[in-house]
Amino acid sequence: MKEINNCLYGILMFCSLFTSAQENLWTSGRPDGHAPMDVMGDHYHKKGEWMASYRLMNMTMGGARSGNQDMATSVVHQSYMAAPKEMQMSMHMLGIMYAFSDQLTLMMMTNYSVLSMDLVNRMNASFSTESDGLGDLSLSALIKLYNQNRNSIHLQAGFSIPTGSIDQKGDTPMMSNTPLAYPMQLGSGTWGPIIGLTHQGQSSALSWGWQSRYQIRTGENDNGYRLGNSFQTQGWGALKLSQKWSLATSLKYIKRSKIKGQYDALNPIMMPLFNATNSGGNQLNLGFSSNFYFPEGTLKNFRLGVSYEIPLSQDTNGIQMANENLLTIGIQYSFKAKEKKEE
Ligand SMILES: [Cu+2]
Repeated sequence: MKEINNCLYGILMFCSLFTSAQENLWTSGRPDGHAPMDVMGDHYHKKGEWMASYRLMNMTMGGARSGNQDMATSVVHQSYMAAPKEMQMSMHMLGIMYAFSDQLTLMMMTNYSVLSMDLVNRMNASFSTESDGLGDLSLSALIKLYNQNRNSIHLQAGFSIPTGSIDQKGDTPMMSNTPLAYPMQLGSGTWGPIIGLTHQGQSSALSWGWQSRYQIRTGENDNGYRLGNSFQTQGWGALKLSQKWSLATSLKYIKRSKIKGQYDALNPIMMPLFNATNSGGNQLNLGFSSNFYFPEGTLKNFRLGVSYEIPLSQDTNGIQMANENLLTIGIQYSFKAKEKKEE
């Protein structure tokens, strides 16, 4: 532990060489004061500040994949009755943040997802399944650990609450009102801790940051399975072009474990995503993003952000769908209940 502390301190000293001595504190009051819009829990607030946010995350998946290789529909049909062709995930995310003190911000996030999957069976009949509804809720504490020399570090400690449905059903040519595949379910059905660490640094025109986050799943849900744990780490660098506008690029690595157990109502030979062994894997995404911040005027305290990611590599356990892209558009508004606003 001592070595880690020393190492961390060394990195901070190194980063601080690039920052000016006049403005000693890391500040969120600039366009790149928040991370790219796809990063959650990237910042904390000052005592008494509130923030409301809305994000639309749109993910497109197309075709089947096994390991590092794309897989033709005809090959999927050799082992399964139906093959997935395309999937669209639209997630509307709402977030509320409130800072009890300069050290402690509380964050609550909930989402509403609209999912659709197009499939084709062995008889070459196309069909699609759909589901929509509330997802899991998460509650987190964001704890400031360090803010000096224009570097900031904070911890995220929270948990996910299973408010999302795991009983989504739909009609297929084979069966009507039948349970939908694992990725078409809206929640996890289990409680689980979330732990994360974020480090951000800035100079007058540049900023950078990284975040690592671990989502742990515990127990078993009412349908007899548990989603795999997921680990995500990402780094970004941003260029502040003006007081209002910044551009950034990022790399994100995600590793998901396999589903434990299985939902007995899903027949594993019907289609790959009915089979719990076809779950988990890892992925590396390249992202481009832009943030807009309004320090004054009618839009004061509003932020807008857009980020677009494409996978550079993805390695799936068994046969799954291939990710194609992820678009995140978000708006954030911060305010103070009583006194005048800061930043
Ligand atoms: Cu916030």
